[in-house]
Amino acid sequence: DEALDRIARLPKAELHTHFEGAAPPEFIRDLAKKRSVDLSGIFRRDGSYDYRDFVHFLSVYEVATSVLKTPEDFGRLCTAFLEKSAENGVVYSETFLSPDFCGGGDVSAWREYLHAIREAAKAAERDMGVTLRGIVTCIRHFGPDQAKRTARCAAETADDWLTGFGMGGDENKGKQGDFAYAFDMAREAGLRLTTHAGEWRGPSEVRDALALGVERLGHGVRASEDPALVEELAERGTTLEVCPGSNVFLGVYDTLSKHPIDALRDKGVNVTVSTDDPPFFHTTMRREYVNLARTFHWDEAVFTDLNRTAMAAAFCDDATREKIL
Ligand code: ES4
Ligand code: ZN
Repeated sequence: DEALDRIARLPKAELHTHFEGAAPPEFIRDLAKKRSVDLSGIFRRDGSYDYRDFVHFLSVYEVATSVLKTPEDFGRLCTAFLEKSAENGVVYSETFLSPDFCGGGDVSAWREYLHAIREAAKAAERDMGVTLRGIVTCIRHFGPDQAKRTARCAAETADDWLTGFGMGGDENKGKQGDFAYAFDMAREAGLRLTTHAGEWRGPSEVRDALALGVERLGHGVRASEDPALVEELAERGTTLEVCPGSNVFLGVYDTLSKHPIDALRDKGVNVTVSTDDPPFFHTTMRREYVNLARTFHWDEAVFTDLNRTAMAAAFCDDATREKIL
């Protein structure tokens, strides 16, 4: 199908990936072997990551990430990640970086990891035409005190590349408001804000996230259960970082046809499309586009619009924005 092929080959902007979650299983396996760490428990016989549900996914994620040790490891991961992104036509990408996994929240260690990641990103931009920006993320189930340390790392390294602060992790642990101090510190350092909300919990969680003062939401899809909230999101111009393949793989929705992305878009909410943790959820940006086109009969103009929405909400400066799409 020629129309579908054109959609698959479009240049794409992606706002929501977790850096370590973009590590191909081969990459983690090779590193584990080199370091003599036995990671056989987190892989299936076919070589893919093995986990039962979201909470188990988070623990497998942390085990996989534990073999990433040095700044050089993170630099090599950046290259591997952006190679896959470029293969999928991604021209602009924002990724969640975790100081928790890069020096445990120590600012000077974090600087070294960040430097290695940025050098690899610079080379990838030159060689593969994909532009990366970083969003520091705190991890909700590590608690508010650790989040403060993470926000301090973010505040100390905020610039035209490290442009955002966010929160991931287990949405069923604690409350958004518990992290207000960390988000305030990041905002005062000039960082743009996003948080995961409305994936595992419903509309009240999304309202709590808006009260933190974020301009984007990771997922946010379960806002669709409350029409007044959907209207508020459309009015505020809040952008949703929607990850349809992730939601279906993890069982938030049974099938893509039951996913609210099309309905949210119809109601005027700014929706964008991302992969979240591509190898963990067996997805790529190309697959996301093809699946959405097939399921919702979206034509090329819809995807062009999606990409414009993503670049309008991107946490980069205007000069970068205008160069991309
Ligand atoms: C996440 Cl902390 C974290 N890492 C990877 N993927 C995630 N999804 C939600 N939180
Ligand atoms: Zn996510």
